[in-house]
Amino acid sequence: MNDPKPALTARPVISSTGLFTPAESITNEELVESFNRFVDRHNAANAEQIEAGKVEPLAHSSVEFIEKASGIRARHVMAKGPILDPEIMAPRWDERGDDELSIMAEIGVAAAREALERAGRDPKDVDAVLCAASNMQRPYPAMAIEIQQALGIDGFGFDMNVACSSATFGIQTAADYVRAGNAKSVLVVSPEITSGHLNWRDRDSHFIFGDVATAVLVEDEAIAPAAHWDILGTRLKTVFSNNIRNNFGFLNRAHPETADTPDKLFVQEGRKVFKEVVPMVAAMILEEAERLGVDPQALRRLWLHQANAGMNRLIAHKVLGHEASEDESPTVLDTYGNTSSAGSIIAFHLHSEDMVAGDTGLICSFGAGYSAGTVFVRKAA
Ligand code: CO8
Repeated sequence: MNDPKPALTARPVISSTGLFTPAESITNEELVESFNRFVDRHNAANAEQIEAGKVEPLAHSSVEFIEKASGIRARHVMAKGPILDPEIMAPRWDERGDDELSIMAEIGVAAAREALERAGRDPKDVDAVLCAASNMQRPYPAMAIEIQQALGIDGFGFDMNVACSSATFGIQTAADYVRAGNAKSVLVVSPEITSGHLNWRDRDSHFIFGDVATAVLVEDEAIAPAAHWDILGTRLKTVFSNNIRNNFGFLNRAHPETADTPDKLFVQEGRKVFKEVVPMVAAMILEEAERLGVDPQALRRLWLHQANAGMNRLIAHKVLGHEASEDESPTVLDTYGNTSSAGSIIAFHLHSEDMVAGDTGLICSFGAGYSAGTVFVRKAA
């Protein structure tokens, strides 16, 4: 028989976070130079068909457009060379044996180790690992279980995918485990190798994403370090939309890199996403702030999902009631690009050290699904 569960009195908090940043980075200039070489080659190879009106010529990308439309200046990646090679335009690395740590687990473990160190937590005292990310590198065994084993954690783990909202959904799941007495210490790990599911040959989206891994340690306040973050409340929302979609899967036999199957990689209607998601997320934040009795205009900082600088400006304005400063709504998008579920966690990790006891802030994600998640937090000490 299982141990009887304690009463639902445990209070979940965020004890610490961790970040793994790939060493290599691609600037917009490097990206556009490579993309335009691909376009020139494609148009030269198809010159006759284009001349005959049978094939549409491809258009050049532009550094100015990318920066103005998105706010992105560079992105970190796990394999720069092959991505910039116009013959390949996809990440490549040597396939690893089943007895070696998977690449996705490797970067997840690196982020998790930092979170554990910052909390002074021994892995043997962690109960669960959630691997929460936009795409897993295989269906099973779960990436979370491999990360669990590599860290030496005795407990359980599983994978979850809610695209860009995976980390906030993971935080709420972890918090619920703590509240229910099913765990006292849960690692939410988000290894995002987005370069593998981005279509680097698509002018509309080739600039958007970058690779990274983050980790969040959610724990019972009773065992957490003094300098933790109280979780005031979490809220999740999903509304079905085809405006961000990826049809890749084991029921689809076509090879994802063939030019005639771009739907097996990331595709989106970027304008529609922008227009539909901004009001949905702003309303959700304001409703949740009211429910929690938090004055949104008094929020010390917003760590928003990092997809587009314009989206964040609009959402922050609606929440704070004025144009947000970089201090109030920090950006990591410029150097990391959109890192899917990891974006708001990177912003929190890099821009929270200066906050003092009593400061209240908001971690917020939004993306494919549509999916959105809010985590209101208050610095404890
Ligand atoms: N260079 C030059 N010009 C370009 C380029 C380019 N690279 N791309 C487009 N243009 C041109 C277009 O042709 C168009 O020209 P015209 O006006 O003559 O037709 C013009 O620029 C404007 O194009 P758009 O309307 O497409 O441009 P926008 O101003 O809307 O900006 C954005 C495009 C940046 C994509 C913007 O719409 C945006 O950021 N939208 C929100 C996107 C978003 O938040 N998406 C969330 C996705 S993330 C997520 O949920 C995770 C999914 C899982 C992870 C996947 C990992 C790969």
